Amino acid sequence: MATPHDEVLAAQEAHLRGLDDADERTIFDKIVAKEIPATILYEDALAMAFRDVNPQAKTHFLVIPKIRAGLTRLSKATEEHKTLLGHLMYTASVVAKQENLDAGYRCVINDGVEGCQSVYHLHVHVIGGQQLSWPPG
Ligand code: TR5
Repeated sequence: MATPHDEVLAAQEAHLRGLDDADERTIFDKIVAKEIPATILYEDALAMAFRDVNPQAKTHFLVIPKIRAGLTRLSKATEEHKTLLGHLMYTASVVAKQENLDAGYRCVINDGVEGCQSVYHLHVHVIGGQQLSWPPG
């Protein structure tokens, strides 16, 4: 399991490599194209959910738009993304039910280097399956 320190380093490295403003394909585009394997939990025309490779809790999955459509990060959202953003949140709730997270869970979107984002393809983290604490660091 990656430590919080590893996650900060990954975010800082992505920032130093200029990925936060880049338009290149990400690892998540390759998962959507099935070029790289992932444990896919849900898929429809707009969204995909798959297990995080470095889970931060008993259950940890990501919900992404299948087509990034300019949404490298939440702060790039425009009016035209409103429906897609709603769909991602709804999908998070559908998959959380499917994963039996009835006692609760947390949805997180990391934005930019200070938000600890390392993959610049918008994604909602859904974590649960155990008692979580607050606040995050
Ligand atoms: O730090 P942010 O918010 O950008 O989150 C990126 C997340 O992507 C992290 O929680 C990583 O563990 C996760 N990640 C990274 C890779 C990956 C993945 N989840 C599933 N499958 C993955 N593959 C195949 N490759 C990765 N590099």
